[in-house]
Amino acid sequence: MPDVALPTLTATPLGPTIGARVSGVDLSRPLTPSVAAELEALLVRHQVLFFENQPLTPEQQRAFAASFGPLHIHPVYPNIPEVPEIMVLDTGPHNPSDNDVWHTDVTFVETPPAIVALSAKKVPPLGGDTLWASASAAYEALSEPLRVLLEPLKAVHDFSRSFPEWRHNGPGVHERWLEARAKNPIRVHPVIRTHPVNGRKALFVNDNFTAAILGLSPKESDFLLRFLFDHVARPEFTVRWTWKPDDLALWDNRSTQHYAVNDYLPHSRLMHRATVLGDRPV
Ligand SMILES: O=C(O)CCC(=O)C(=O)O
Ligand SMILES: [Fe+2]
Repeated sequence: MPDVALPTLTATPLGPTIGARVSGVDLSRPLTPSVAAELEALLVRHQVLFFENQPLTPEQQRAFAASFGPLHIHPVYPNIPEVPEIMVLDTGPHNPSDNDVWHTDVTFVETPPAIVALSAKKVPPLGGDTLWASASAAYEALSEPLRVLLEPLKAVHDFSRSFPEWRHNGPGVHERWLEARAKNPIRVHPVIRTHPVNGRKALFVNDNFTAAILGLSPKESDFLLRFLFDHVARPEFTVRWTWKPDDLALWDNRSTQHYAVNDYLPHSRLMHRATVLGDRPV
C-alpha cells in the first residue's frame, strides 16, 4: 500500500539537546507500519516528541500507543474502567500531583516502559508545564573517571519508595496497594543502561524508585544517588512544554526523566497516559 503520510511528517527540534515538535500525522487514525517506524526513529533521536491538536478518545490513545508494543496497566493509579490501559492523572486541590519529582516511569518492573504517551485533556490557565531531561546527555557530560566508576554498578528500584503504604489507606485503596506490593518486588537494574535501538548510554537511576546502589555503603549510595538525581535535572539537559488541550507528548522512557510542575492550585489539570512496556535494561 503506498504510504502517503510519510512526506508530510516533520520534526522541528525545540533545543540542541532534547525535544521536537512533530506535525503531519493524525494520531487518531491507525498508523501504517512505516509511519510508526518513522515516529519511533524520531523518538529515539529527539527523546520526547510533541504533537498538537490531537484530540484522542481513550480507545484511540490506546490504539496509538499499542502500535509501539504491549501496554502496561498501572497497579496503583486510577484508570478508565473500560480502557484500563489509559491511566488518569486528575490533579487539583482535591488531589495534588505527586509527579513533581524527577523520575522515569515504572522502573520498579523487570521490563520498564520503553515509550509513554501523555495526552492533555484539561489544563490550568497558567502553569502545569512538564519538563523532560535527557539521561543520555547527562551521562555523556560526566567525567571519564566517574563514568568508569558507574559502568559496572547496579541499583535497587523499589515500588514503595514512590508509593508508600501510608499514602494508600482509603477503602479499597489499601487492598489494591497490598496486591501491587506483592506483585512488584524489589528489582535490580544497571545504573548505566545502553539504549536497545541506538546503543547510546544513559543514566538509569531516578528519585522516585531508585533506593540504593548495590555494593556501596548506605552513605556512599545516598551521596552518589543524590548527585546523579541533581545532575540529570541540570537545565542544559532539559526541555519544557506548556500544555494546551489535546497536546500529546510521546517520550522515550529508556533515556529520559520528567518532572510535572506543581504550580497551578487551586486550578485542576487532567491528563491521560498510555504506557508501552520495554526490554529488560542492560
Ligand atoms: O502530568 C504530567 O505532566 C506528567 C505526569 C507523569 O509523571 C506521568 O504521566 O508519567
Ligand atoms: Fe511520570
